[in-house]
Amino acid sequence: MKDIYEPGSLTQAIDFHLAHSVGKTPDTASTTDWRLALSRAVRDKLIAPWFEATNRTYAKDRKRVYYLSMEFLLGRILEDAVNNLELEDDAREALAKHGVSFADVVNDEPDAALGNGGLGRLAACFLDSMSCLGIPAYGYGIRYAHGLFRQSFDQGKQVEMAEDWLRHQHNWEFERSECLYDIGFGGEVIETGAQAKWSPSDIVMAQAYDTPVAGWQARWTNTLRLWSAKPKKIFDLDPFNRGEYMQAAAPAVLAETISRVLYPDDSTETGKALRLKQEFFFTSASLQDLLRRFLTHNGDLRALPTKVAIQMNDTHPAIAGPELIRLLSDVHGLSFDDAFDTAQNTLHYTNHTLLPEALEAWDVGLMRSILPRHMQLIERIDDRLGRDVAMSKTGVTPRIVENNVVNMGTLAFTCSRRVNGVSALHTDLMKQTVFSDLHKVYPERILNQTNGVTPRRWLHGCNPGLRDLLNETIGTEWVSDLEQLENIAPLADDPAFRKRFMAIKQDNKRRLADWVAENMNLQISPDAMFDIQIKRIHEYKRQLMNAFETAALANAIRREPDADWTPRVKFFGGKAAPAYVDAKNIIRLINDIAQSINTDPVIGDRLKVVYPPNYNVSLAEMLIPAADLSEQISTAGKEASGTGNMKFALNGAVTIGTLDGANVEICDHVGATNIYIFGMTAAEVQAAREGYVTQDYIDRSPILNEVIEQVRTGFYSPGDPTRHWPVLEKLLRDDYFMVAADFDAYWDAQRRVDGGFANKDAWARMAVLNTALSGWFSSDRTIQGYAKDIWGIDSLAGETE
Ligand code: Z15
Repeated sequence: MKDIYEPGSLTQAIDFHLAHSVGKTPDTASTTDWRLALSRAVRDKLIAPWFEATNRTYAKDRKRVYYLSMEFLLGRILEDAVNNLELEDDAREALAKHGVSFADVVNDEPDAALGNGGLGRLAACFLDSMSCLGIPAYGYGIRYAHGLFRQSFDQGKQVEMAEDWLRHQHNWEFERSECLYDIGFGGEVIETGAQAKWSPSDIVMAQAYDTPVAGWQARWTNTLRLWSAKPKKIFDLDPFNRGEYMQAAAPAVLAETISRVLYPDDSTETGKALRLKQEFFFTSASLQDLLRRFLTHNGDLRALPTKVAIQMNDTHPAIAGPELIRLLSDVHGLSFDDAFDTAQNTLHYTNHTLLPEALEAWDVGLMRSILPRHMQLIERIDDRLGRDVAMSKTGVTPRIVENNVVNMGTLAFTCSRRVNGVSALHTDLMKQTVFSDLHKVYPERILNQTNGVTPRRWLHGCNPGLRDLLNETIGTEWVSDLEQLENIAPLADDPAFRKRFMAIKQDNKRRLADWVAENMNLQISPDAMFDIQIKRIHEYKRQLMNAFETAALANAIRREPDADWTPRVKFFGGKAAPAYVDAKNIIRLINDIAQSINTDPVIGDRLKVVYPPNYNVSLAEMLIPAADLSEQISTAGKEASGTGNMKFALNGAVTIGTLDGANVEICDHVGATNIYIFGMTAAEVQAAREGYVTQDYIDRSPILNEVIEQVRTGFYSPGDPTRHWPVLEKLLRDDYFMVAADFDAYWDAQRRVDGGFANKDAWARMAVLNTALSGWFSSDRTIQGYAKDIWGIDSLAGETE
């Protein structure tokens, strides 16, 4: 099937779809109507490459990757597709003929926010890279009716509102009403001899929705298959006829609840029954689906690992171990041992955090009531682990079931052929801490795959100025071979190139300043340093330390307003989980500090603080290209990798950061002279825990002490002086993330940054080198690592028939 795109024809396609898909004429069409028409026209271009990729994989019965993830934080889809198909100029022109702005149309699209933060966005970058590289892959997840909540501020306090991305027609997906699987819950296990059969008490159906994921230049197109929960029984007619309308609809409502909403917690575990149901729901549907696909070509399920590689994104799909074993044994007749070996050779597990509060552990009683057969199988898997442990003679005693909880990390590890961390430091710490016992028993299993980001969205798409400069300077191959950016490294010493590079940065900053003026009623100067910390609000990420430093800088400016200050605008962005009280308190403090600083005439343009509400992927795409300074200041050992850090460096921002996560590798790549590293190392953090007293550090830091006194006396909350006491109370009681211990080092590093930024040439050189030397952080490199070291899969793109 051929559908060769011819320049100019996009105009006709848009006009056609405006009439035939949207049902509007050009003179009555709204921006949204034009967006829907353009989306349809662009989607049409994906179909031929999509069919071709699917057919080739099928015809050759190639090994496929299945990426199981609770979260896919896609952001906007239209602009990304336009970029990947290089249709931007045509689309702009076609819309201009109707007096419609391309920018308005792409910005009209709501983000697909089916994820919380780094983990979900990584999954989206991986989808893009797998398509770019021609790796036959499916993303499997949940089609949440409501993605991550929208955030607004009411007098500085976070307020959450339900998100509703599907309210307008969403035309990137294909509903597969025939692709349905039964998902059971509860009930009992009926054993006849050696045979066990699960008889669930409730059944919900999982229905597939497919979204094509086109890679760079549509060389390859994969599928994102998301599951939506549908009731087995649409409607109870008896209660309806009795006039009990709510009761009649109740079973359907209950079933649909499973895919209703994304849990808004990032790196925290809530242990809710509905969450376990969501996890099993999409994992079981995905496994049933991939087994059906395998069986269309193959008879012997023991050959599954030769055709299938499953990647579990964190422990959220870790029930895949017992579920795959159940399907292979109870349903398809393999012995338990064959089923276990087959499952284990097919499954792989990525760990994304070592924070104890994020490690999933399900109560045995809950697990048994929702998944009774799986609980039995988990116990058998635990016995097998026990045998391996005994044989290993290591003296360690890791168990899956302990203290009446199922440790999902241990379960995922035990059921996987390979287990990986997401940065070099994180993988080392996995071996030393959370997985040290398992690592002794299975010393070959853990390996590292440092995260990456897709250069299509995070450079080519979001930074057109820099994209054009790069294309002109080193050609266009860098888009799918990012380490070619090294070719601009020598130009860091070329004043003319530096000037152009920084003029683009200035343009991006001006655009952001205009947006801030329009949307936040605040004037900021694009000549100031743009210092940006954007990520989920979490104590370990230490937005509080940044807020304290901001307040301290304001104090210093007030004392000596005429000193030679480097003007700064500090940006904060991020959401707190709705139940995370300490994080919400930090948000309110930041907003109060911003209010105090922004209205102080003595401070003026020397310092401004901007905290736009509802930080999301689209806002990131505007903020990152406008950044001078990237804040990556987590307590060392706590941020598994970070991926925002990579996006900033790629766009020519200089990092101020701790030796944490992938910052360590960013430092290695861009060079220690082109990054501001400060603070305790992971080992020093460990050592400092013993006998840590927050007040001792505050006493030794007059700068920090002054800020704390201000907060205590209500300087930032006049009229409500005790408002921020809970933040101080927590800090003094338990400064687990060592804000006080690292504060002075952070302050000193910031003053070095001030000096650095004042030297325009030296700063420009650093900025250019950050872009030039960040190519290794492409998610294409990461995916090539997974393909080679974990999945055993080759690229199919460009392969001759
Ligand atoms: C999440 O976004 C991350 C880890 C988690 O355990 C959960 Cl539940 C959500 C993040 C890490 O915090 C971050 O350091 C990492 O870069 C990202 O996953 C992708 O690996």
